[in-house]
Amino acid sequence: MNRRKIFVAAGAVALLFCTAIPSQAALVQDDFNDDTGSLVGESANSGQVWEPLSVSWGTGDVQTHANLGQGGTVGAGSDVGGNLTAQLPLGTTISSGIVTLSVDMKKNPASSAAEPNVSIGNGTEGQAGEEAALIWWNTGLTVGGNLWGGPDTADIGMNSGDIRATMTLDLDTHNAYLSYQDLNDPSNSGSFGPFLDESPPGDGYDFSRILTQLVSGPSTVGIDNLTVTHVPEPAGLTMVGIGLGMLLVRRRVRRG
Ligand SMILES: [Ca+2]
Ligand SMILES: [Ca+2]
Ligand SMILES: [Ca+2]
Repeated sequence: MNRRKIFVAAGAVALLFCTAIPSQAALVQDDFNDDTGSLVGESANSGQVWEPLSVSWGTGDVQTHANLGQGGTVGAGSDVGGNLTAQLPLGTTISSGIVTLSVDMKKNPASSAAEPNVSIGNGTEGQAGEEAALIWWNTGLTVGGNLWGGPDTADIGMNSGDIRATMTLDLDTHNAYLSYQDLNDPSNSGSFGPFLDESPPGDGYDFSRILTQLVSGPSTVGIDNLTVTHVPEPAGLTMVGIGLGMLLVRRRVRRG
């Protein structure tokens, strides 16, 4: 094997290693700690700016203050009643790979009229089922479906308190998973799924924004420490294909 072949082979091996472990890009991160008053106009730690909801179901903007967060820090939510909303552009569009949305949720006291709701969608939420909603309603955590409550619900046995809730969506296999951790009881956690990521089964997702809807009723409802990550699996596989293709081209050039 001459030096050029060794170089090409080493490059291909390096490319395979690079692409075998997909990079996990944090698209959204927000601890709300530097926010005051309305969430609209505030920046996430990841840079995007919260906007008013582009459709008109809400009764006002999501608010920010320390009663709504975790560990005495500022969070976003509502403790004034009503149906408060805000949206955050992702800055990109996601239609494949694995998306994970995690958020701390607070609900106190228990109420069937109170729900923290964080959705990932594309601007047609509530209309075309093009969103995946992570909702804590009564004792259930709900994923998929639409903003008003998907059919896939895991009973976590808690209707109040503080949890970290996570939904993971595999947009290629259409599987969705839920998990929770009770933030006040390390021994209380659970994982559920797979569920269908979109129900009724649709034409797949094009995620471009986060939407929060905090329905507080008589309770305090809040979110904190919001993160969204994306592992673009098919892009990784494409890069492996490109790497192998380049190797074959180089070999043909040498033989030709
Ligand atoms: Ca916070
Ligand atoms: Ca503000
Ligand atoms: Ca901020």
